[in-house]
Amino acid sequence: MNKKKTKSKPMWLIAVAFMAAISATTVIGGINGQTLQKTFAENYSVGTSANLSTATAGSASNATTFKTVNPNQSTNKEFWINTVHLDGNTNLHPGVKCDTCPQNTPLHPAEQPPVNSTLPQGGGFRITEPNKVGAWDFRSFTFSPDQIVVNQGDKVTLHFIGVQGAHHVISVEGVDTFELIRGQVHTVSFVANNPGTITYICHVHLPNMVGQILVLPKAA
Ligand SMILES: [Cu+2]
Repeated sequence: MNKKKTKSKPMWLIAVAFMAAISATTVIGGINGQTLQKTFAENYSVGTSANLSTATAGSASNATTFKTVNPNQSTNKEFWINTVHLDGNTNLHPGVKCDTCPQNTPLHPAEQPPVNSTLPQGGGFRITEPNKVGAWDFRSFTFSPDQIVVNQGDKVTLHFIGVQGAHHVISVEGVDTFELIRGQVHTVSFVANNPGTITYICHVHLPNMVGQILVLPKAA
């Protein structure tokens, strides 16, 4: 409500306007809710208790297929975690336009390596000096994903996939330590008995190649 507009009007009029505004809001809210529910139902097959349900994609004719998620109910959770490095490839010389190249050559400004850049110890960051054509690179190692949420009591399965980086030594706190090379998959499973956090780290690429599993507590 805009108070300025109603300031000079008598009290009864303000009251009527106020009530009308509340009714209008309720109606609009109801319409929006219905529209949303309808759109959702058209796209997914859902039950009526849409609050805590995950829907299975499908046509409206499969309307009975849905799964209710109860945070207090332990389930199996499975994740695929890739080893990743992000590379900032650049060059001392500006990129040049190339009309005859089979692929477009990306344009970029001339870029010098940072002066006196202090990188944390541990192998997780790497800066390569410019090569003979002026190309240089800044690399940062990480896990993808590096944040996972489960519920207390869940059976958690993590598949670590060696995608980028030749060699890693990975620990899942309190569970396992193992080597992982490119092209391998190593699987660990455990039950998340206690609420809190469980970290997973790569000893070769600290401090940034780390991840965290947040274990949500069961409701009292
Ligand atoms: Cu690593």
